[in-house]
Amino acid sequence: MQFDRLWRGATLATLAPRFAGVGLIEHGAIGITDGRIVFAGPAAELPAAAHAREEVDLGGRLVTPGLIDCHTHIVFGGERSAEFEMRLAGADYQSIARAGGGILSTVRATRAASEQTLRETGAQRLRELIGEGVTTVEIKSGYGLDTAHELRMLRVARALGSELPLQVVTTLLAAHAVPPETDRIAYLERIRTEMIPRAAAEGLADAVDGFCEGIAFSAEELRAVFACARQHGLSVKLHADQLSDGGGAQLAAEFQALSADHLEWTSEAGVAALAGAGTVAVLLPGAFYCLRERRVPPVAALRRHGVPMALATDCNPGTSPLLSLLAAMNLGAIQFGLTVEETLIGVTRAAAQALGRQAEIGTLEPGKRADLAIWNATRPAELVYWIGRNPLYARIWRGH
Ligand code: DI6
Ligand code: FE
Repeated sequence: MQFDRLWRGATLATLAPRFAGVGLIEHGAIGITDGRIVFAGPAAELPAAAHAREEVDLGGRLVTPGLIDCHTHIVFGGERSAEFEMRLAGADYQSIARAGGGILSTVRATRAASEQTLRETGAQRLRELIGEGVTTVEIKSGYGLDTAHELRMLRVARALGSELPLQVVTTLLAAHAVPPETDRIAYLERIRTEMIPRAAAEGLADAVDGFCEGIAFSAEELRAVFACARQHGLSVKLHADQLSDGGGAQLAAEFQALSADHLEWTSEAGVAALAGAGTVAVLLPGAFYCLRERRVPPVAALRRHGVPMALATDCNPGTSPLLSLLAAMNLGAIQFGLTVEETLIGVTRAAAQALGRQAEIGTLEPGKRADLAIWNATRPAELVYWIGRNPLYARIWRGH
């Protein structure tokens, strides 16, 4: 066996589904060639003729798949610290939104920002995630809310993916809010007749998302949006049951969505529907924390029904100004009662599945992309238990 690079003395968390938990292998080795993993297993099982151009001994350091942040709104203009102060003084998110603040205030700032500014601020934020071993990020639109600005957001996201050393997956979230200048019915029509067809034809979106909530769109309205997305060959994802049970999980399941995200108010029937559809539950503890929510997602039911659980930052200027996936892991463990194994699966294997990329990324297995995070840690729990300590030792993306 011939490797471009071989790491020995590694503690591997392979996350391979054939193992229980995180698939821990002590005294492991991992070898890559041409940007792909060729060997990941016990060093004792390396073929005797194994030869590497570059070989490093990691002294027992932990190696995980590169981390995946599968739900962000990281491209936006402005910031919302004034709204944060209003909430500290007792205002609530939904009344701020109804008064024209919230999402709509970021829409004004995003439309007003130059493409250059959106790129620069987006790149700064992505560098924070890269510094934590993140190798894939999903980025949603949703702060443009007209055809030109939604497509511009997606173009900025795509550009960030080509200028920075990470993979960007894009999602059209035109159905995030109704823009002030258009009425609801006309806006929904515009999403179906202009935004989805153009995003699909121009290759700007990998999926379509919607905000299913009392302050946004109903399941009935989003059903038509999703039907259109499927006609254009795009998969769907959904912001479901975050602040109330609006039947979001069932709607996501009806369209075999890649993921249903948030889920604080999802019922047992909703969880069963997700299980039947093979939809991933994406849990977002940053928004739960910042909004001081009380009702946690139905983790016990998700476990019982075998629904894969992913974890993400939901990085956005309103409900989750969170630029640390490691912090999201800690929040998920503390607030939602996830185990260390579940949090690690949530930012690797399950997150890959939430993006439909499980054949390419998310585990340390031969054939997968050589996206790795190497940590100044020997136990997976060390990635979850610190708050504000970044133990990243090295990050490899596509073999480099
Ligand atoms: N749910 C969220 O948590 C974000 N969007 C959504 O649909 C919030 C976006 C914002 O407040 O700007
Ligand atoms: Fe979100």
